[in-house]
Amino acid sequence: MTETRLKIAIQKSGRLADDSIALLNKCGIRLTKGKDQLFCTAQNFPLDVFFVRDDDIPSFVLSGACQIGIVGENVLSEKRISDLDSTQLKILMRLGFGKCRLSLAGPLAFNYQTNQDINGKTIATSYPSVLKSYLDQYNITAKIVTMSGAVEIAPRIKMADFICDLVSTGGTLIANGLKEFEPILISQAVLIEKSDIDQNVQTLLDRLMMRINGVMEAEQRKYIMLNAPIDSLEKIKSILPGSDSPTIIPLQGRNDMVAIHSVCMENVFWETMEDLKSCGATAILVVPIEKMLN
Ligand code: PRT
Ligand code: ZN
Repeated sequence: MTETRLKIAIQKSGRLADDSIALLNKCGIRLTKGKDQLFCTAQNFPLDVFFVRDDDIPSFVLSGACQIGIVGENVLSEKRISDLDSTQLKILMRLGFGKCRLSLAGPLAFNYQTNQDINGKTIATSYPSVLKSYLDQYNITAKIVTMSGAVEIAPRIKMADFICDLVSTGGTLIANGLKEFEPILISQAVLIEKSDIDQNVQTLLDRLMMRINGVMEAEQRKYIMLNAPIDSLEKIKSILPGSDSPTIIPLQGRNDMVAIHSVCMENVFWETMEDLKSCGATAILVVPIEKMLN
């Protein structure tokens, strides 16, 4: 009998590639990937990884070549709107990397007030279906020019009045004399599946997702250790971010101080550490958590 294996499509090279591999590595999955390799078998988990262009990932999952994939929500939305079959694709989880927004943008000098200001204009984009559905939603009539890249040069060469493109830091817009009007889609990398997964594969997927959840939960949390005066214990406990029941440990030779150890559900900022210090806490350590299983 052939072994059941989970197949995942991830981006071969580009903005999501390294983070996708890093996520699998953090889940304890070892991959040996050569530079030009298109396929790789994990050594210690029944997982096969296909390295493809991000635009092809929804089709890989839809066709059943892979059962799951990691892709930007922007690519998924474009595919879902333009191809009715793709509504079978489901987002299993948002992965917290590849964050960006698909935004309307245009020349610095244009006095943009509301989205009705784009009525009658020409907009260049690589996401014509997402843009069309946005325009329809707001009853805006505008001409869409589809470009596969370098969208930000369209206003300068008079191909379009405005653009609708991905933005993360905003640096590319500024470099091209453009400003962001408003986002029409907020995006990040997502894990997707087609709705009809076989039960044996589902068991593997559940295992992988439990590990991904563990990695993501751990990344959002911190382990904090500090010494605290017993008198200020309640005050200090109330300052610890998202910590219900910290461990209190006696300190040898000290009747007035205890050690507090706790998992904090949120990041611990310098301000919080300063507040803890002003309550008498000393030796405050904040350390990352690598894995977590509840
Ligand atoms: O070769 P392949 O087709 O696989 O890759 P690609 O060139 O189509 O995509 P790639 O690698 O550029 O991006 C993959 C995914 O990363 C996108 O689909 C998004 O989900 C996500 N992502 C996150 C981004 C950005 N941030 C981003 N800033 N994708 C593109 N950009 C581009 C944007 O198009 C613009 O040109 O970066 C520029 C703007 O960046 P800032 O920081 O100057 O605002
Ligand atoms: Zn692409």
